[in-house]
Amino acid sequence: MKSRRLFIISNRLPMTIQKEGNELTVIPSAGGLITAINNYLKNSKANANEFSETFWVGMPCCNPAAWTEAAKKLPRSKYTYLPVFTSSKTYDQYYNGFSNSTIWPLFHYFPSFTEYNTENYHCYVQANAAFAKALIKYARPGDVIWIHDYHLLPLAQMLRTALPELTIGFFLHIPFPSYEIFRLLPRKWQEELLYGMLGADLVGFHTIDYTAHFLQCVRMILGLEHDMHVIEHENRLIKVDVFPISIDFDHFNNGYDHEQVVQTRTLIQEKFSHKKIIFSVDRLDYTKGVSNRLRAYELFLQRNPQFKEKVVFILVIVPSREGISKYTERKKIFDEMIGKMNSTMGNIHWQPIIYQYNSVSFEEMVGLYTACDLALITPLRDGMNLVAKEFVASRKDKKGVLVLSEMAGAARELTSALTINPNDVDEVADKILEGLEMPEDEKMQRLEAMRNRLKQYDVQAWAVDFFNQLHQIKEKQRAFQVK
Ligand code: GDG
Repeated sequence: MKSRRLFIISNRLPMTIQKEGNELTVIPSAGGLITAINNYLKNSKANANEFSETFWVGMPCCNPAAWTEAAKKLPRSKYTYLPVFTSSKTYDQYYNGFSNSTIWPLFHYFPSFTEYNTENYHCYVQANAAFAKALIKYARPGDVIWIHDYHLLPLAQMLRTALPELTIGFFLHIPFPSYEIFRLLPRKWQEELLYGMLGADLVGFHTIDYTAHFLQCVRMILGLEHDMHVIEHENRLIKVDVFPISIDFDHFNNGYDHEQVVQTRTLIQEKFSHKKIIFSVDRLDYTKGVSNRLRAYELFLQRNPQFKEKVVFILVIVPSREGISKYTERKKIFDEMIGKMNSTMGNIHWQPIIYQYNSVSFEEMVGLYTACDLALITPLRDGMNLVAKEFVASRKDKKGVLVLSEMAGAARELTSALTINPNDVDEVADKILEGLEMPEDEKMQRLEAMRNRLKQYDVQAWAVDFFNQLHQIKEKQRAFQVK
């Protein structure tokens, strides 16, 4: 057992490398995935013994020379980092091109935003081949590989072909769309992407719907049936199942009492005393439903003039994918909408929207989660949506209301939220009012139910669940192959 190694594979290595003048700095990332893996390795005794070494494979987003320099400055870590390099042209067509202008819009049900560009597809396959090459150099039979997300759909099959004995898990962080949407891709791509994913032993999704869509695509396109979510293919058994990603509940719950969080909360509540506070934070993305959210807020104010000067909407938008025009266009649209609303509805004493186009620190974010009266989360589509879960976990005081889009994977679990259809701005406006007027005991009851769910199934449980199922299917597969 001790000689098995774990390889985590994601598009990016979990760090940012910055160059200022001649100085390079390496800032470790604190995203959901690294938290999950760190916790898994740290907390579970059985698992801590399981892997003799852990590798992280991904793109450093700098050139090989800069990486060699940056690698000297890496803080001590439990991971051995394996960088993957491609030319900047290939990277652009793989990342901005096929990953984010084909798969991302299509899988989020934006077919009219989807580009079908053969050269981008080739670069996507080429970039995946670069990942495979980097990994094959190090991996050996028996190692465990966990591949993450839509950037790397073909990778499992590439690895399987080179090293059939690997244990491979694949997890998709975004929705898997229905057959009718998926089949808009050219037939060759449909087949290659599905076969790519089936190179894994375990394929995981956030929700039962995404799982069902994938199984239907595999049946309709590849003609492969499943028996209780297990597909037999090329003398292997492949399990397909649901693993709703979660968050580090304790980190957010304990964050409530963190000194800087208390400071931020107090500051915000003092600044907006006698006003209700609505809050949202998202990466800038057309999937997150910000325009609809703004329209609904406008409607809410028009219909409920008693809230004039009695409410503020703190809207944080974090820059994202700035190399893609669909994203820069969004920024312009938001700026215009917010400018118009503030200038026409506000006055010299009151601005209905406080808008920040920049990220906030963890402490500021939890300060905002816990200072607000209502979190307004309205994606048009979202694989899961961790912000909803983080808001709930942060509310140790059991105050505050979650308004959540039913198009987010999180709505499947957070059933005590006020759910809305993000396309129905009337409904969103009504729920804002309902949320702001909700009695305290109802808020408490709703939050308690959601917090219990998140306490039980936190990010650690998510990772344990995935690894357990991966090992189980591998065992089953061995018995099946012996027969
Ligand atoms: C993809 C899927 C799925 C955001 N702004 C700041 C900040 N964040 C952190 C949040 C949260 C994360 O970023 C965003 O996660 P989401 O789940 O909301 O959205 P995506 O980035 O689109 O993630 C999504 C997820 O993968 C996981 O599988 O849920 O559906 O699209 O953790 O806290 N953190 C800080 N400052 C910010 O300004 N500190």
